[in-house]
Amino acid sequence: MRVCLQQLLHNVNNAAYAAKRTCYTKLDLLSCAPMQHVSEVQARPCEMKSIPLEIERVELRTIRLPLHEPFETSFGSIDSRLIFLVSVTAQGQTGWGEVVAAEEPHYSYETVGTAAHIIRDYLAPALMSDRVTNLSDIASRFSSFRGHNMAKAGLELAYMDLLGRLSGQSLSQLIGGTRSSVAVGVSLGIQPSFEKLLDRVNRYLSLGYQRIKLKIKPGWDIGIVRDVRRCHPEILLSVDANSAYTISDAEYLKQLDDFRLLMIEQPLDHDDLIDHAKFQSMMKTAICLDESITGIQRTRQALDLKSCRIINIKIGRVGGYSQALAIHDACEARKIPVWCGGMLESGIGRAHNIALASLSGFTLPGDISASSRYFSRDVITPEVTVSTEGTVDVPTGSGIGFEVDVDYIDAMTQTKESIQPSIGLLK
Ligand code: OSB
Ligand code: MG
Repeated sequence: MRVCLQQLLHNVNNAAYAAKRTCYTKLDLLSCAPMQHVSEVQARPCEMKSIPLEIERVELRTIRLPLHEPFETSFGSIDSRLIFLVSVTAQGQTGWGEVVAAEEPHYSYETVGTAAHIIRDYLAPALMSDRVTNLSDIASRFSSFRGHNMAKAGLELAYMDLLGRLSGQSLSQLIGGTRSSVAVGVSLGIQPSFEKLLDRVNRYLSLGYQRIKLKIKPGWDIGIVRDVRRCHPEILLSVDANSAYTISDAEYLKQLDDFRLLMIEQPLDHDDLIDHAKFQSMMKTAICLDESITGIQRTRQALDLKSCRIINIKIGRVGGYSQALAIHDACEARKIPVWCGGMLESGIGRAHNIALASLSGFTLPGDISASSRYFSRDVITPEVTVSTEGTVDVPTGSGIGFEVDVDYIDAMTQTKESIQPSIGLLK
C-alpha cells in the first residue's frame, strides 16, 4: 500500500513537472495558474517569461502619515512615518510599491533621500532601458548596483503589482502562496513605564494578535520581560533588540533563557554573523536575525555558521521579491522557520507583506498589524484588519488586491517626481 502511494505521488510529480515545462515553453503567464499547488516542482508565474512590458513612467512620492502613538526602539523614537511610494505604469495600468527606508540611517544605511537618488539616477533608467520580461530580468538589471536593497525592492514591488493587475492574478498567486489567511503578531515599542507596556500587551492580546514582540534595550530588558511573562505565562512572546548589545553582554542576556521566549531578534551588530553564532551556541532560546539578513548569500552563511535558528524576512531589507523568495525556499528546504517582518509600512507595503507571508514556509506569526494600529487613515481601501483569531485575510483580487486611495495620497503628498525613459532608449 505504502509503495503504491509513493509510486502514485512520484507519477503525480512527474506529470506536474512535465506540465510545468510545457507551460514554461509556451511563455504564457496565465496558463500556469493550475500548477500553483504543486509547490515542490513549481515554477512561479512571476518567474515565467510573460508579455514583455514597456514601462512608460516611474513615479516617486513621499507622504507623511502621523502615527497614533510614538514608536520607540533602541535607535530612538518617531511620531510620524514619511512614506515613500513608487509606482510604475505600462499598458494603461499602474502598479504600486513602497520603499521602506526611514528618514535617518539607523536601522539601515538607506534613507528616503538615498533611495530617491538611487532610483532616479540608476534603477528607474535601468528599468526603462528595455522591455521587462519577468522578475528575474529586473533583479539581474539591478544586480550591478551594489546595495540599496530598499530602493531596489520598491521597484520590484511596483512591478509585481503591475504584473498582477495586467494578468488578473493576485500577488499571492504570482509567487505561489498557499495560505488564504496569515497569522499575525504585534511589535510593541519601548514605553515610558511598565504599566503602559502591560496595557498595550493586554490590548493587543484582547484584539486577537497571536504573538507579542517587545522591543528591548539596555535598561529595558530582563525586568520588563520577566514581568510580562509573569502576567502572561502562556503567550507567544519574543524580544527584539535592534542590535543594542555586544557579545560582551552574553552572560547578562543569558537570563532571557528563563522566560520561554519564542526568539530573541537581532541582539548583536547589524553586520555580524560570527558573534551571533557564538551567542546562539550559549543560548537555549532561538536567535532570529533581522538586520543581518540582507540577501540569500548572507542567509546561507548564517545558517551554515548556526548564527540563528529563525529568520525574519523583510522584502525591503533583502532587495525585493526575487531575494525574499530565494531566502524563503532555502529556509524551507533546511526546515528553518521564517516570518514576515514589518517596517511600519503604509497599506501598500503591508499588502505586499501579506502576499509574501502566504508562502508555505512562513510558519510563525508576522509583524503585520491592522492599519488602525499605526494610522488613523490608510492609503488603501479597505484597510487591513486583524480577525479576533489573530489572522489577516490574503486578498484574492489582482495585484495587491486592495484599492489604492489615490485621492488621499494626492492630498497627503509632500513631494512627487515623475521619471520617463530618455527619448530613443526604447527599442
Ligand atoms: O526591527 O522589526 C524591526 C519597525 C521599523 C524598523 C524595524 C523594525 C520595526 C518593527 C515594527 O519592529 C514592525 C511593524 O509593525 O511594522
Ligand atoms: Mg527587528
